[in-house]
Order: sequence, then structure tokens, then C-alpha cells
Amino acid sequence: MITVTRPYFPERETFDRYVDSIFEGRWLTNHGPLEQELTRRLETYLGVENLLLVSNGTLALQIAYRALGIAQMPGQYESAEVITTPFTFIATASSLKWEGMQPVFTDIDPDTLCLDPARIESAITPRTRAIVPVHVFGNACDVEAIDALGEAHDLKVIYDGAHAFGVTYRGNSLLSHGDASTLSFHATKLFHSIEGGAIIFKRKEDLERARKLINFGITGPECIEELGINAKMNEFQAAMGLCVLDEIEGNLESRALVWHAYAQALRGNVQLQTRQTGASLNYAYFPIILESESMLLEVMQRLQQEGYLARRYFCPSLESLSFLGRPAAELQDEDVITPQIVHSTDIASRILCLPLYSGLEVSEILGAVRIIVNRHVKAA
Ligand code: T4K
Repeated sequence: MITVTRPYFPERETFDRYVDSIFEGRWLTNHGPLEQELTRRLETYLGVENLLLVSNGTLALQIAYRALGIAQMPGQYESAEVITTPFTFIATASSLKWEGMQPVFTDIDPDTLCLDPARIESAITPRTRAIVPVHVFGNACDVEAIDALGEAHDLKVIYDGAHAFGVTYRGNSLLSHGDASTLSFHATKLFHSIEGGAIIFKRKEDLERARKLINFGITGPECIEELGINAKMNEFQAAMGLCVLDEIEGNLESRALVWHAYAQALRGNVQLQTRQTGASLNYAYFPIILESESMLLEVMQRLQQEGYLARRYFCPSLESLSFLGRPAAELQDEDVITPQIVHSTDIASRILCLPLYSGLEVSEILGAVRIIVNRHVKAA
């Protein structure tokens, strides 16, 4: 079966060398030498400062909210609102709810599939604390417009960049926008550390606070300064990250071949995500948008019969999940704004991500391309 993705496995010998160094140094976690090396190398590779490694991409979001102070408002804890996109993986919104905030969904742009900045302003209320947009499928959000909104309304902006590893925008790292950007290094991502993640802060003081938070708030042997949690990356995760980073260029080249083969064959046949001008590609995902949900189901089934496991990333649109909704008491509040979500619901019902990973041969995807094109031609 050709699955939607397959984790990148680096050279075993390289991994063994890093593991040997762990055994020799007898240091397994808590800010070890490999974690420090990976931090330095990622800052250089990505062209960013103030990068903090954490144990996964969901905790990266949670720690970013805490370090920036949006998750801590005594007395108002339950009613803090954060504007975010409904078209994303569940972790973007569930991390907010988990931290006691109310996600307020505003609609996406139906072409770029990212949060539409024109819809954000009308959803801002006195309770709004932050905006959490997502560079979905590695496509850059309209960062200029969103950063400007954050500044004008004194809101923190935290970009969920889980899909945006290595993406540049107008020559600089896309991840340097906002008060913070987060990354996921889950096994299924183009760069991974088995599980893992990172936060890139604009300000050094926020980085320093987050460094404390991921280690229980401890700052010295007998000093616990504030409430914290355990979100540290261990040395085996860092070892995997270092090996995957060693081979990142070949990984990207291999993905690029498949990505461009899909694009060439499918452009004009199905709707593709409109890429943000000025942003680079990282070949993380290849989504296609079919004409209807029934056509999507038919195409998916045909693909599966031929051995291709495409995935409905991201379905359902998150505003439909009642456990992310407002508590009943707040629903009676006249100040509560519930923005209308049209595009995200529609796109979520007919979007499909095609198999894409390093090592997948172009010849192996031709059957999938044929099924999609034939179905389209029959429908036209
Ligand atoms: N924000 C956004 C926007 C995200 O997309 C994500 C994660 C996060 C935040 C949170 O970051 P983390 O806390 O996860 O670091 C996968 C990933 O688990 C998840 O990390 C990712 N987004 C999401 C888009 O995809 P599933 O439920 O689709 O994974 P799963 O287990 O179905 O795997 C997908 C395919 O990969 C399978 O068909 C087979 C293949 N696979 C997977 C694994 C784990 C393998 O061949 N080997 C493996 O070891 O969520």
C-alpha cells in the first residue's frame, strides 16, 4: 500500500554514531549535548534566532501560549478568546481549549486555504487575546496583514508552522513572523525527530521564560520559580533530528520530484491550493480539491482499490466539533460573536491529500494520477 506519508529513515550508521555518543556520555535528557547541537544547527538551517526544542508540536503551541501570557488571566481564565482557523489539524484548536481558552473560528480564504485576514477584525472582542493562524500545508499565511492586525489590536500572534519547516517568505524565514511560530517534528513530517517540536520566539525574554516552563519552572537545584510542565526533548529524539537534518537536501529533492510530477499532471484538471506569492515550497503535502464530496469519495475508493491511501486532511472543519464550542453559560452572552464558516466547511468536504514522501518514485504515482484525471474527464 502506498500511504499518504512515510517517515524518513536516515542512514542507520549515522544514527548509530549519534547513539554511541549518547552511551559514551551517559546523558539522556534535560538539555543534553545533542539537544544543544540540534538547536544550534536548526537556527542556522532555518535562519532564525530564539529557537526552543520541545517534545512535540502540540506542547510547542501550549508552551508558546503560556510563555506569551495569553493562557493566564486570573478571573477571566475561561473567557479568553483566541481567533484561529477551522481548517487545520485538531491540535491547533484543542491546544487552546486544553489551556482554558476559547477558540473563535473565522473563515479561510478558499484559494490559499489559510485564515482570511479580512474576516479577523470583526471577530475581535474585548476578550480576544491572540490570533493563531496556520501555514496550512506549508503555504504562507498573509503574514503582513495578520501581524499588522495583531499590532493594531494589541493581540499576540502565534503562527502554527507545523507544516512550514524551511519555508522562506520574501527571502527570510517565514517562521520569524509573529510573537512566536511553532513547528512539529512528528515522524510523519518532512523533518522529524520521531516526536518533537520547536518554538521560535521573536523576543529572547519569551524564550527564556519558555525554557523554564518546559522544565517544571525549575531554575536551579533548589529553585522552582513558577508553575511549569515537562516538555523537554530527549537525546534520542535529538539524535534522530540531527541525522534527518544531515540528509535534508536529498529528502527535499526526492519530494520535489513527486510534487512537481503531480502538479504538472493535475494542474487544470483539479483545483490546487493557490500558493502565496513570495513564499518558497517545502513539498510537505499535495492536496487536491475535488468538485464534490461524492466525487472525492469515489476517487478515494478507486485509489484504495489500486493501492493508494490518500487522506482527508483536514476533515471535519473544526467549528463542527461541539467539544471545542463555548460553555453553555457564555452562549447567552450578547457580546459573543459567532462568525459564519462557509469556505472551510466546503473545502474540508472535498479535499484530499495524495501520497507524498521521500523515496516515492514518480512512476509509482502515475496510477493515482490516471485515476484522478480519468474521473475528472468523465465528469466534465
Ligand atoms: N498543528 C498542525 C497544523 C499539525 O498538522 C500537527 C500535527 C500539530 C499541530 C501537532 O503536532 P504534533 O504534536 O503531532 O507534533 C498525523 C501526525 O500524527 C500529526 O503530527 C500531524 N499534524 C497530522 C497532520 O498527521 P495522523 O492521525 O494522520 O497520523 P497517522 O498515524 O494516521 O499517520 C499517517 C500515515 O503515516 C499513515 O497512513 C501511515 C504513515 N506512518 C505513520 C507513522 C506514525 C508510517 O508509515 N509510520 C509511522 O511510524 O496524524
